[in-house]
Amino acid sequence: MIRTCVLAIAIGLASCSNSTPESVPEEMPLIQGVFGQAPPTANGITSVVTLDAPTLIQGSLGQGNPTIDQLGLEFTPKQLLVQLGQTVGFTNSESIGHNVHLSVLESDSTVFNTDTDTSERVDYIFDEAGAYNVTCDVHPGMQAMIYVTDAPFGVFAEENGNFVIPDVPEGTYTLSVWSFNPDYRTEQIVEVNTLSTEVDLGVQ
Ligand SMILES: [Cu+2]
Repeated sequence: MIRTCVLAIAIGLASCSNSTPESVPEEMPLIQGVFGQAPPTANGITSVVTLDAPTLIQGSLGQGNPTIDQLGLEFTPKQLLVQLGQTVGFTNSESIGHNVHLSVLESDSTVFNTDTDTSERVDYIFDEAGAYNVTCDVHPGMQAMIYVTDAPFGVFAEENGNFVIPDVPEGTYTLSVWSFNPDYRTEQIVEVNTLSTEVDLGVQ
């Protein structure tokens, strides 16, 4: 009785290994969108990649009324991409008095500086493109960055510079890279005609 069982298992294994297909090389996962490598984060400031179209199209940017909240002694989100003309709300969701100090990142010139008490909301319309620094004068560790662009598509790169801009319709675009270091800012024409378009920015 025991012998029959062992035999049955052995046959089972044999037929199983016979039907195992030959190993196929693992395919690279397809990246959906426009992707590449931008300059890595410099001075704690992430690079930004934007895609502008020659005609007015609705992209992923410019939708809704984004907010930056103050909670747990942090700004949330810490990075926000905004389209030119968009309104950003600044809120404070905790019972600690904060302040929002918005300044132009490169010149350090103050745009506004206002207290944000609990449940208060400050709205600001961004009518100039560029990078902005958001700090709280009460709590020096609190910091966020806002990048304002005319373009319909854009993303913050990862710390190492990798970026993916998803869901870009076919067409010709101007791809711009903004880095904290002006030497690394570039612009190039990109043809998007497949689901996956790699852009070589010459970054090692
Ligand atoms: Cu604060």
